[in-house]
Amino acid sequence: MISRRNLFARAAAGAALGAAGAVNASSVSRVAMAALPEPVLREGPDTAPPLTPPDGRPYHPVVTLNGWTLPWRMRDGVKEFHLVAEPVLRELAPGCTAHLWGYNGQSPGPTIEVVEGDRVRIYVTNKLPEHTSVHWHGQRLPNGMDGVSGLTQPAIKPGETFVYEFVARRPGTFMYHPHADEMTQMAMGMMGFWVTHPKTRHPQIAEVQRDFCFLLSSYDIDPGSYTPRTMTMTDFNLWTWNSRIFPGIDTLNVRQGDRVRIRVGNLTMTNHPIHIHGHEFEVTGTDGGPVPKSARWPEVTTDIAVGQMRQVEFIADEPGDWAFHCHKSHHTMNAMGHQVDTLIGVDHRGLAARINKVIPDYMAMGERGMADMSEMEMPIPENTAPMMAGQGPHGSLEMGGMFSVVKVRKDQPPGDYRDPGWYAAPAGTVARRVDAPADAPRAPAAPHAHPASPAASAPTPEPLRVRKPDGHGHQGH
Ligand SMILES: [Cu+2]
Repeated sequence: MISRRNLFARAAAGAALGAAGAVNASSVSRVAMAALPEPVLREGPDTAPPLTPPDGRPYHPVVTLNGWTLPWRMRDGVKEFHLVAEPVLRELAPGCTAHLWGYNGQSPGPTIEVVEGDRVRIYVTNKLPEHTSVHWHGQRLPNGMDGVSGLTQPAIKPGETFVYEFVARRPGTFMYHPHADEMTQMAMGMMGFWVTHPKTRHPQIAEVQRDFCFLLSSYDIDPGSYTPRTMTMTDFNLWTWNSRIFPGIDTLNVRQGDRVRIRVGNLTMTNHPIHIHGHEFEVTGTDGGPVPKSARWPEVTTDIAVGQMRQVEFIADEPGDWAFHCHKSHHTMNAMGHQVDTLIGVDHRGLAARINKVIPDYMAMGERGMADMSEMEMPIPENTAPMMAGQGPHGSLEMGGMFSVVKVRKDQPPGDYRDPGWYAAPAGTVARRVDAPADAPRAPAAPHAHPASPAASAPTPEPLRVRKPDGHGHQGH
């Protein structure tokens, strides 16, 4: 008997051997006669190799960061997929696992890859404890296939299977997520990526050598616990790419000179300015389709608002290990409290010794900044990740959350997505310490400029005075 896990193992073996890429479910005799394609499950958070299409129109597949692509069954010219909405265990990083909801064994769910013009049939089985639906974000489709429970369809009750069917009418970068009890279900990790490849050369869609995708999601999971607090609105403590936190996020490994595309969708409750080092990218597409070439400009950070998707592209022509991260500094940290006073400049000497008499493990921190946190070997609760961690070739990276590295290598073989290890910088090209006295005399202050502008003769403003309430409930004026 072929278990679901064995079926996927065979699919993975096919991909690893470079054979058909994936076992087409219709080739499995036990399910060949079944009305529904057998759902394929996946365990483990590693980045799966790209799924080379075994049939249908050819395309250059994407790589889902710490994720995978869902195999399909071709039946009467229709691509059939089977999603199972269900509770899952997701490792966010080594040592930190969450109880989430997702699809087919993982959160996020598997990426669905199709080609412009494909007729697609997606079975959705609900194994959650409550009803759900699936909205196909960004698609042009018949209204009744849009997946808004109550509006375009009845909700899918626990135990039921619904079928969606439409033609993938336009190429682009899309996603899927529930449109039923959205607040809970997205806070629990229900989402997945969708890529529709162009069927022929498209004037606004370049051919790329590397194509990555991931979704932004956030969770509020107290250290030591496993289930997200779904009522949290803004103060999340885990900022993830595909439900992974650095150092659990795989690196993006490319060959020098490759044209690289990275597709990102945001299903958190805030915006994320995604930033690359050492290169400039252009936004070449959104969930509304390709951006006309005349409307693109170079930049190194693009803000991705809630519910938006962006695909960026660049030529990876600078060898090295280039940081790639959200530019909100609190989003490159792992679980932390925010109700902590700033202690920079506060002299703790003597205090820790006195507190240690009562609390032996107490450590004073913060008077020199927070970098000590990444070095100190402080016991942390079970099932959490250090606030800022990740070891690089030169020490701690002091990063967590939404952070990874684009590794550009001259000798990375074409199509090889494996991690090449750390960059070996040529001698003399790394910032280094020089001998200099710490108390070197400073240059004399430069004389003040006296611009003869109108602003210079403007009247000096009155000093600001703050009036407090008079103590009788009346506001001062
Ligand atoms: Cu962010």
